[in-house]
Amino acid sequence: MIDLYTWTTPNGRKISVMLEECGFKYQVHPINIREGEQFKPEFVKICPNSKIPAIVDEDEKVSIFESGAILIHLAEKTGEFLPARNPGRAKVLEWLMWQMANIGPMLGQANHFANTASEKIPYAIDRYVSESARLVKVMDDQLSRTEYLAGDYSIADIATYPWVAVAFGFIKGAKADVIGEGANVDRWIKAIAARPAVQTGMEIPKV
Ligand SMILES: N[C@@H](CCC(=O)N[C@@H](CS)C(=O)NCC(=O)O)C(=O)O
Repeated sequence: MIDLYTWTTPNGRKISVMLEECGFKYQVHPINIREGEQFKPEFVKICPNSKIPAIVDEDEKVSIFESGAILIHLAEKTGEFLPARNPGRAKVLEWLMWQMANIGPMLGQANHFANTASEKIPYAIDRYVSESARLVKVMDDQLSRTEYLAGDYSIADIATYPWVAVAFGFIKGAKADVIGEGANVDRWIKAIAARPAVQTGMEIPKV
């Protein structure tokens, strides 16, 4: 059994999608980050960084925070979505790290400054929306060469999809020139959105 600590955000949904893809049994523990539950001592014991997602894998007696580390753990446990050998393994880890270091942080900041912040700061909005659009263009170029980010469907796609699916609308609005109609990213979003495990995982947690 796996305990999943999560909330209704892209980083959380990476893990519910992966758990659904793998068919693992898991129990969902919603951590309401808008009400500060991520700072409660019982959660900080599992995630000292006070951010979702985190898991406790009872079978292996291990707790893990950071979505990339959780995805690698689950992929190794199931033997799917991360090739065991190179060059496939290196390519998946390359695009997974690219997501963790770029797509997540930059789209997160773009969403914050464009949509959430009470004060609208044009410099910050432009900086993060432009960088997000540049990153989506990097994806689009890669997806002109490969069906999924690292070849076959993998944890690199599972990590990237929840962010791009959520943020695509406002980046597209701001930077329609770089990811227009018929873009490879559109094709990739539609293919991933059609997967039953993705549809279920994207609705978790139900709050
Ligand atoms: N690099 C971390 C980022 C986790 C993260 O930023 N989680 C957000 C929700 S998407 C959170 O818990 N925010 C609560 C807070 O900042 O207090 C990961 O990928 O797991």
